[in-house]
Amino acid sequence: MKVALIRNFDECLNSRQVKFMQRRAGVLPHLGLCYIEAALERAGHECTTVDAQAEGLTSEELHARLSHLNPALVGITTTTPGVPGAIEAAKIAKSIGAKVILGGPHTEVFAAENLWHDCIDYVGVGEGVSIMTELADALEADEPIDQIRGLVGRGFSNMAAPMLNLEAMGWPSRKSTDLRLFHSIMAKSPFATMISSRGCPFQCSFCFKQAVDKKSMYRSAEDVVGEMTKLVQDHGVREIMFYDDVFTMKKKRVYEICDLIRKTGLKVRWEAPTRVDLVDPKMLEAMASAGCIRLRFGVESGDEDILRRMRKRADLDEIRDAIVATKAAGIQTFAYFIVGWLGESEEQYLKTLDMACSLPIDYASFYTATPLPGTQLHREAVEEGKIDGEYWQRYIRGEPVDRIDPLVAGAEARSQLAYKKFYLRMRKTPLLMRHLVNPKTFRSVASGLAILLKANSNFVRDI
Ligand code: B12
Repeated sequence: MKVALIRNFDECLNSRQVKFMQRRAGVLPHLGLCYIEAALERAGHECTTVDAQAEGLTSEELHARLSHLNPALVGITTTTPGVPGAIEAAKIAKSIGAKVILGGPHTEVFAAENLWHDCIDYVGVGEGVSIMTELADALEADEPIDQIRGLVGRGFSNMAAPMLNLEAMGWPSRKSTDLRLFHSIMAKSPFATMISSRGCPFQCSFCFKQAVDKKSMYRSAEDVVGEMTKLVQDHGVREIMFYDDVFTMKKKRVYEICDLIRKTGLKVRWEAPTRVDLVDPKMLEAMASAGCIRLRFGVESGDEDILRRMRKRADLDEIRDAIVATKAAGIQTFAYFIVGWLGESEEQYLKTLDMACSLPIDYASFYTATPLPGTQLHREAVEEGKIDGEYWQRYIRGEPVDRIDPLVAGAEARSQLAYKKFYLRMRKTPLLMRHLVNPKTFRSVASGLAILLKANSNFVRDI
């Protein structure tokens, strides 16, 4: 069967990233669709992924592309904030006569709500690799589909499709989307993303856990380094970004991966996400000697009380020690921060800003606290009357709703000012110059700087 997979472009009305940073931060491959494409091809179906976001396709161009491909089945991926763009893509797919299924991290919370839209035939909850291969097989053989695990349709609804063994899933397909289409403010192109594990045992209040991520699962060092080697040899990749939830959950596995990289002589820069309480100087040294050039830490806040209310289970000393030890090992540091948390005072915000600017942090992002459905933060925000309990249902149904109100007045301004204070500093000049002299990033960084220069601090005294 001819299948098309789509990640559509989206204005992301409710992005937790301030507008001027949304596309500047980068556009990364959609690994989920890459895994599904590989599985459909192994099952004998003809599959093409159309990454409208990476290609910057207009609706007309997406329509032309789909008319040309003429798929019988179209799978569309989305996060909850990205639903409007996904519905737009579904209307286009429906207009060319395809069966349409919506899937991705979004579908678990409000599966049936998505069927509000006539252009959506089915909703897939959980493991897309099994849902899409079973659905394509059944539709092609004209067999019943209402028993497929994870499939929700009009008149039937099945439990989420459980997570498949990552190693058994095989490696993601890289055939449909040219890696040069992707860009990141940090990574050397061409780069690729990978996941070496799934799941995270921690319960941070802002984090939404998909059905597929409720249990942790790890790939072996052989499987991980094998895929890294293929990306370098077959795709000329110069950098690999891991998008596990926590790369260093199992320290023994990290050492095994680093040992194997050294033993095979694989030469590639790589980076990964982790937690401040899951690194130590010895492991950092092993990672640096195996090509790890950057670690991304979920630091979130510089205030103990906010960290406690985020259920981050990490303290200021752990944050400082991890960042300093990482730098000491010669590894760059990236820190995720969240500003505008429920009840965040100016003092607490200033502590976060001070931490970001005083610790040896190379890159930072300052998201605004966004109460995504199915998160503890959402439950608390509804309880505190900060967001209407029906907001996301109305948003998904496509009713005209405004952007979510910030949980703290001026949250966006706090984020924008934090980017200004963090990046417009002497010690950041070499980084900014590197991007300014690079023809690929010059325009994006120059216009970004212009916006930052306008960011002002009149809402906060003596910054
Ligand atoms: C990598 C990543 C990113 C990357 C790349 C995005 C991408 N995937 O396209 C970047 C940094 C760009 C990103 C951005 C954002 N992200 Co993000 N991201 C992730 C992360 C860390 C890993 C996702 C991943 O690669 N998983 C591994 C692959 C193999 O699986 P998968 O993509 O989840 O897909 C599987 C299933 O979802 C399903 N599936 C997926 N698509 C489809 C389609 C069909 C038809 C079917 C049937 C099934 C299906 O099957 C797939 C295979 O198993 C997750 C955290 C997590 N643990 O999931 C957050 C996560 C998905 N992101 C999230 C969010 C909110 C965002 C942003 C909206 C944040 C913002 N700015 O406000 C933006 C949106 C950007 C955009 N415009 O699309 C939330 C989504 C929550 C929700 N309710 O939707 C998550 C879960 C983080 C969290 N814990 O809260 N993200």
